[in-house]
Amino acid sequence: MNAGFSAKVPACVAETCYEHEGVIVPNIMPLRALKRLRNFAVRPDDLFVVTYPKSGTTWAEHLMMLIRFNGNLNKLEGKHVLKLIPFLEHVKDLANPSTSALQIDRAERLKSPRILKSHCHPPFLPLDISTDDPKAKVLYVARNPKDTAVSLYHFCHYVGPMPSYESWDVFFEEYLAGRTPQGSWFDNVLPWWRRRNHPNVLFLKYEDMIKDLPTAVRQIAHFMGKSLSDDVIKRISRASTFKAMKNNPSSNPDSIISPAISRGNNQSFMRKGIIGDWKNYFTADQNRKFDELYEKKMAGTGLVMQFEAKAPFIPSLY
Ligand code: PPS
Repeated sequence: MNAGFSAKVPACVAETCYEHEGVIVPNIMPLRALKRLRNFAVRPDDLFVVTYPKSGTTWAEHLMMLIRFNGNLNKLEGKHVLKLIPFLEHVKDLANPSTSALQIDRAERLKSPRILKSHCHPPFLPLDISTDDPKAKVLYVARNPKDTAVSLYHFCHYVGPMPSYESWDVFFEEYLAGRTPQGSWFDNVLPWWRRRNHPNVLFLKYEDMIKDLPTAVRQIAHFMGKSLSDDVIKRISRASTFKAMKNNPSSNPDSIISPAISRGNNQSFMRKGIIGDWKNYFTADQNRKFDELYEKKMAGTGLVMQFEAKAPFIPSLY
């Protein structure tokens, strides 16, 4: 067993992560940040985006920022959306996590109304939003756990501070056990699904955003208390397709992931952005194992995730 871990983990995990209350956490999200996060002073007009990693967080952040700017794309020029929204549990300097300042410092200094991001499970989130009666607004985005796994696997290979698993098979077993960075998908998603009808919660699915982005933009705008014209909604949607974001240095995270952090190899944060890529990775046996777990965990929740694209995505519709 690796020191500090309650079960055996691959060497790459022991080198880059630690375990806190049963959850594997990357060192770039140090315990000193998690402690600050738990006691973070929430303001009633805060807007949080909370997700399990690789679920469309950056996409949601881009939409929230453009909605805040009333669709004025020029306001993002020269800035990066990820620099505008503090990632609460993250260090500032990914290359030096043990000595780096924390992004939560900046969050505390930001003027209201703030937009703030976290990937944490409810037991790690600020006390005021981690209960069934959150005291500020939370946009939660969920993506089907199979595509999420594939995206996370690639992300782990893309950025140096994440564990670089020796193979998909090794990663898969860890993911199945809820022992990849940030823990179990189910522990992250299900509490927010349960709260989905709370007025301070908007629960969206990545797959629905792919199918009908303008509707998602309208829902987020309404949640943010913004009334936008159809033209503005179209403009925001067009600027927020996978292709548009990949081509925009203000929204593609590649433009702020420094060579010191990226493992390169022609990889990109904006990888595929599709539904169903998991089929290229899950073996039949892995799929059976995952489905067994999925059925057990989802039983009685009423949450249905979409694992296959049912219709071709036609961005020209808007
Ligand atoms: S992170 O690092 O946890 O914040 O990653 P996150 O932003 O949550 O998720 C990254 C995945 O989201 C895809 N993405 C998009 N898909 C469709 N449309 C748009 N506009 C979009 N923007 C980001 C991104 O490509 C990652 O998914 P994969 O499957 O790896 O391509």
